[in-house]
Amino acid sequence: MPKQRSGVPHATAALHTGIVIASHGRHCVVEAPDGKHVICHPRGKKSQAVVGDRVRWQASEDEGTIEKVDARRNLFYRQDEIRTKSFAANLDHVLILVAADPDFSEHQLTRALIAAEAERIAPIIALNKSDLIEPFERAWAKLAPYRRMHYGVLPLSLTASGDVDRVSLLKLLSGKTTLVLGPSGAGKSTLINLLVPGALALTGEISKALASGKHTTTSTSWYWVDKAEQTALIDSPGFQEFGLHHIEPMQLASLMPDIAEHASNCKFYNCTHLHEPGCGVMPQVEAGDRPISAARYKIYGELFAELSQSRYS
Ligand SMILES: Nc1nc2c(ncn2[C@@H]2O[C@H](COP(=O)(O)OP(=O)(O)OP(=O)(O)O)[C@@H](O)[C@H]2O)c(=O)[nH]1
Ligand SMILES: [Mg+2]
Ligand SMILES: [Zn+2]
Repeated sequence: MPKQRSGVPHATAALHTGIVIASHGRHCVVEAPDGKHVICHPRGKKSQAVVGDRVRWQASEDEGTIEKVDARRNLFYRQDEIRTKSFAANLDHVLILVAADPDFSEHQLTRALIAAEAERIAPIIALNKSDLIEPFERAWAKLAPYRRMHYGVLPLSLTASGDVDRVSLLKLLSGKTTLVLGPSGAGKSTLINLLVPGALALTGEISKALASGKHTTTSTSWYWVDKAEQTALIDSPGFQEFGLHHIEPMQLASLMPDIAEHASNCKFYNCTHLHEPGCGVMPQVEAGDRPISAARYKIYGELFAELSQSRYS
């Protein structure tokens, strides 16, 4: 009989695999390959898992302990001065959903796009509630700079023309794992319910699993769209503030495609695009055939100042 190599603990053999499908505070719900849902607790700080994580866990009575989090492809998170807030891991897309009503902050939209670019996760922008004609026209115009960028903007009316939207969204998201992100009231959960058969039932199930004397509200949850479990959507709570303290100010321009496109024409390699002579970016603000919108350039300047301050003060 082959001898067990030293350093490999016996317990490894008993570990189960699974995907984290919901997380709340320190505990989370893991879906095992047989579809069973188990509440799991982390072992120490190292095994802190987020939705989308592939984990190894050990059963203990009817709950479990996460022993190991597999290496992540990416991690979508925001970071303010004190706290890191992880949304989800191992994503193909971040679908940023805004709506004609309530009005959205372009600043927060830009921040979410930058965070996605920094992790090399492809962002998709969608504008919901096209049935609200006047506010939709205003919002569509506000999104002109984003429609010009390679992102494009997908118009939606999730409650009024659900069938049309379902077909176009499925085409876009099929076979992928997508985090649905956006301000409160944009329609994220409406979108999930439209695309996921029985999504409400699953929500109930997860709440029940977490109700064992602990928290009942789940912050972020995973849904399989198809029976074959190839397409997944992740619902997330609406966000208001999106901290980018993990981004270097000098990195910003490269994460904003409309600015990055002109930055290679700057005279100085370390140009901040704020005051330097020979800058390739500044003359393109509201000018030329690939213009940078004044609003985006202003956001760039504000973010640059904010991130420089947090770093060097
Ligand atoms: N008029 C209109 N209303 C919509 C549309 N899509 C969603 N809504 C409504 O917008 C409201 C908010 O939708 P939710 O799906 O709960 O929004 P959410 O983004 O999940 O919000 P949070 O969970 O708070 O972050 C609901 O009353 C929906 O019925 C739409 O296309 N048109
Ligand atoms: Mg919601
Ligand atoms: Zn420059």
